[in-house]
Amino acid sequence: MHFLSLLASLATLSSVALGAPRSVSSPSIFKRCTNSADDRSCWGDYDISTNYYDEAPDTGVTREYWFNIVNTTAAPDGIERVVLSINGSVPGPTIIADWGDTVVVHVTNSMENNGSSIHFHGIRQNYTNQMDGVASVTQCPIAPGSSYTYTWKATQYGSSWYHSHFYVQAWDGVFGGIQINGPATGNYDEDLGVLFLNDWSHETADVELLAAEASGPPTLDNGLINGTNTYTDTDTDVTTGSRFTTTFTTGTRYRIRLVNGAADTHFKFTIDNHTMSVIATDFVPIVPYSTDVVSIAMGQRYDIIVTANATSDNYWMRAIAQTACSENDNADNILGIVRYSDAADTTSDPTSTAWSDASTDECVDEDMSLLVPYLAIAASDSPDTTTDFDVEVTLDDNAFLWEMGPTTFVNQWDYPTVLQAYEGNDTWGSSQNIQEFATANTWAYWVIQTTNAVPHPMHLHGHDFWVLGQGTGTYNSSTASLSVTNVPRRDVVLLPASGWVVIAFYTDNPGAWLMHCHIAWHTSEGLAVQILERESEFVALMDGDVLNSTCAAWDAYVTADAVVQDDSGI
Ligand SMILES: *[C@@H]1O[C@H](CO)[C@@H](O)[C@H](O)[C@H]1NC(C)=O
Ligand SMILES: *[C@@H]1O[C@H](CO)[C@@H](O)[C@H](O)[C@H]1NC(C)=O
Ligand SMILES: *[C@@H]1O[C@H](CO)[C@@H](O)[C@H](O)[C@H]1NC(C)=O
Ligand SMILES: *[C@@H]1O[C@H](CO)[C@@H](O)[C@H](O)[C@H]1NC(C)=O
Ligand SMILES: *[C@@H]1O[C@H](CO)[C@@H](O)[C@H](O)[C@H]1NC(C)=O
Ligand SMILES: *[C@@H]1O[C@H](CO)[C@@H](O)[C@H](O)[C@H]1NC(C)=O
Ligand SMILES: *[C@@H]1O[C@H](CO)[C@@H](O)[C@H](O)[C@H]1NC(C)=O
Ligand SMILES: *[C@@H]1O[C@H](CO)[C@@H](O)[C@H](O)[C@H]1NC(C)=O
Ligand SMILES: *[C@@H]1O[C@H](CO)[C@@H](O)[C@H](O)[C@H]1NC(C)=O
Ligand SMILES: *[C@@H]1O[C@H](CO)[C@@H](O)[C@H](O)[C@H]1NC(C)=O
Ligand SMILES: [Cu+2]
Repeated sequence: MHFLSLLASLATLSSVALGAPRSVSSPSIFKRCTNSADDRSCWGDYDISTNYYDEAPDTGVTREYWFNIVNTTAAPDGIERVVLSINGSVPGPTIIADWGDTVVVHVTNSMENNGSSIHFHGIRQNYTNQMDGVASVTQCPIAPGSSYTYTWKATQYGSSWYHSHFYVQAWDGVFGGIQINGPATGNYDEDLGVLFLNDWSHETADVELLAAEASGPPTLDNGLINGTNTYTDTDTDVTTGSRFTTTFTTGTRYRIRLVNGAADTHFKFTIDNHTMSVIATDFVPIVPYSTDVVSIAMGQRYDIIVTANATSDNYWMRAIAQTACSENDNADNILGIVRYSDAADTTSDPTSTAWSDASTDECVDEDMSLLVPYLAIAASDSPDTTTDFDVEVTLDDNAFLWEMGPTTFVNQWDYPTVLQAYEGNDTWGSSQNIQEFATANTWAYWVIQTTNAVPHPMHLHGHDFWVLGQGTGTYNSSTASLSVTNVPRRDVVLLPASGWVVIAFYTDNPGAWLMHCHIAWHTSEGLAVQILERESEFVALMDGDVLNSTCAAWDAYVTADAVVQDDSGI
C-alpha cells in the first residue's frame, strides 16, 4: 500500500470512530481513554495507533526553557576539569513536554571562546528547519554574548537528547535529555526519565579531537551513567567520585529512557538479575521484546521497562564499553547501583554478577528482526531515487579525514546552507556534499557501505528512516536481503564495520538536513552529507531577521577575535 493511502485510511477510520475531527478538542468524557499505569496505550483523543507522521495533538501548551551555556569546572568522576555546560550541570536540565506541546528554548552563549548551537536530536522539526540547531547548516553559530530562541512542536513522543552542534563542544558537557510524554506499548508504574550513558575524558574534547586527527581515536579515561561514576587512579590507587544509584520497590515497573550520548563508545546496557522489556527505538514505539542486555550505538535511544521482581538486594547496572570499536581505560567499571528499598543492606556495593550474554564484546545494532514498529508503515518498494555512498577514511596533511560519498564535508560557519539558499546562491561548493531532493513526497533509498573495519552510527536530521537491510561484507544488490514491510524505523542506525546498510526516507519535510556519523571525531572530520529538500519551500518559511542577526553577531565576533574554522563546521 502506498504511504499516503495508508495515512488516509487511518485518518478515515479514526474520524469515523470519533465522529468529529481530531483538531476540535472535546470534553474529557468523549476522550477515547485515560492513560494510566495499566493502560499506557491511550492518550486522550489519541493513542498508540495514531500515525504521528500525519497528525499530533494540539495542546495549546508552551513549555519554555532558558538555557545559559557556561564555561565552568566540574568533577563528574571526582576528577575536576573544565566543562562547557547548560547552567553548570552535566547533563543539563531535561526538557519535559507532552506530545503536541510547543517547546521554546532560549539559549544564551555565555562562553568566552566558542560559538554554539543547540540541536534537538531526533526531533522531526516538521516545517521548522531553522530550529534544527546545526551551526553552518541551519544557522550561524551563536556568538559569545548572543542568544537564539528555538521553537518547535513535539509532533513525536518518547525519549531523546539535545546537544551542541558546534565543534566537539557537546562532549565537553553541552547536552541534556528530552522526554516527551505520550502513549507507550508497555505498561509501567513509574517513569525514571532519561538515563545517559557517556564516555568521559579528563582532557577537554578539543584536545582529544587533535589526538584523533593526528593518530586515530584516543583512549578515553572513563564513562558516566547519568553524569556520574567513580574513578580509580592506577598510580595512587585513590578512588574518587560516586556511582549513579536508584532505588526500586518490589513489584514496581520502572520505565527508563536510555540515551547513548558518548563521543566514541558503543555500549551494552544491562542490570544484573533483571530482564528488561524494550518498548521504543529512538522516537518509534515498538512491539515489546524481552532481553537481558541492549546494544546501543551513539545517538541511539532505547526505552525499557524493568520490573523490580528480583530478590530484595543490591544489583549492578552496567554500561559496558565495547572495546571492539573504541578504547576506554575503565571499560568494565562504568556502573550504577539498583538498591531494593527493603534490602537488608542498603549501603554496600552490590556483589551481583553480569548476565552471561552481556560478555560478548561487539559493536552491533540490536537484531533488526526484534525492532518491529508498533505503527506498521511500509516503505515503497519502488524508490524514486537510489544513491550509493562509500564511507572512507583519507589522510590530508597527516590528519585523518572521513568522507561519505562525494568528499570530506566542510561547510562555513559564517555562510550556513540556509543563508546561501536564502540569498538564492545555488552555486554549491563540492565539499558541501549537497544531495538535492526538489520534489515533495518521493522515496529515496540510500546504500551506505564501507570497507573499513570501523562501524559508524549514522544519524539523519528531519526524518525517521526505514532500515531496509544491514549486513557485513560487500553490498550486492542482487543478493542482499532487503525488506520494506514494517522494518525498523529510527533516526540512528549502525553502519556495521566492513559492511553496509540500506535506508529509505520520504521527502515530506522541506529543509537543509544533515546526515552524519555521530562519532564526535568523525563529525568534525567531515563524515557527512546534507540533504537540500524542497529548497524553495523552506526558503519561503525562513525568518530572515533571525538568520541575518545571528550571522551579523557571529561575523563581528570572528573579526574581533580572529576566529579560524578548522573543522567540518558541524
Ligand atoms: C507538518 O507540517 C505540515 C505543514 O504545516 C502540516 O500540514 C502537517 O500536519 C504537520 N504534521 C504534523 C504531524 O503535525
Ligand atoms: C538557567 O539559568 C538561567 C539564568 O542564567 C535561569 O533563568 C534559568 O531558569 C535556568 N534554567 C534552568 C532550566 O534551570
Ligand atoms: C573556558 O575557560 C578556560 C579557562 O578556565 C579557557 O582556557 C577556555 O578557553 C574557555 N573555553 C571557552 C569555550 O570559552
Ligand atoms: C572552543 O574552546 C576551546 C577551549 O575551551 C578551544 O580549545 C577551541 O579551540 C575552541 N574552538 C573553537 C572552534 O572556537
Ligand atoms: C538523569 O539526569 C537527568 C538530568 O538531571 C534527570 O532529569 C533524570 O531524571 C536522571 N535520570 C534518572 C534515571 O535518574
Ligand atoms: C542472580 O542471578 C544469578 C544467576 O544469574 C543467581 O545465581 C543469583 O542467586 C541471583 N541473585 C539473587 C540475589 O537473586
Ligand atoms: C520479572 O519480570 C520480567 C518482566 O515481566 C520477567 O521476564 C521475568 O521472568 C520476571 N522474573 C522473575 C524472577 O519473576
Ligand atoms: C555562493 O556559494 C558558494 C559556496 O558556498 C560561495 O563560494 C560563493 O562565494 C557564494 N557566492 C556569493 C555571491 O556569495
Ligand atoms: C552479486 O551476486 C550475484 C549473484 O550471486 C553474482 O552473480 C555477482 O557476481 C555479484 N556481484 C558482485 C559485484 O559481487
Ligand atoms: C538579510 O540580509 C540580506 C543581505 O545579506 C538582505 O538582502 C535581506 O533583505 C536581509 N533580510 C532581512 C529580513 O533583513
Ligand atoms: Cu564515524
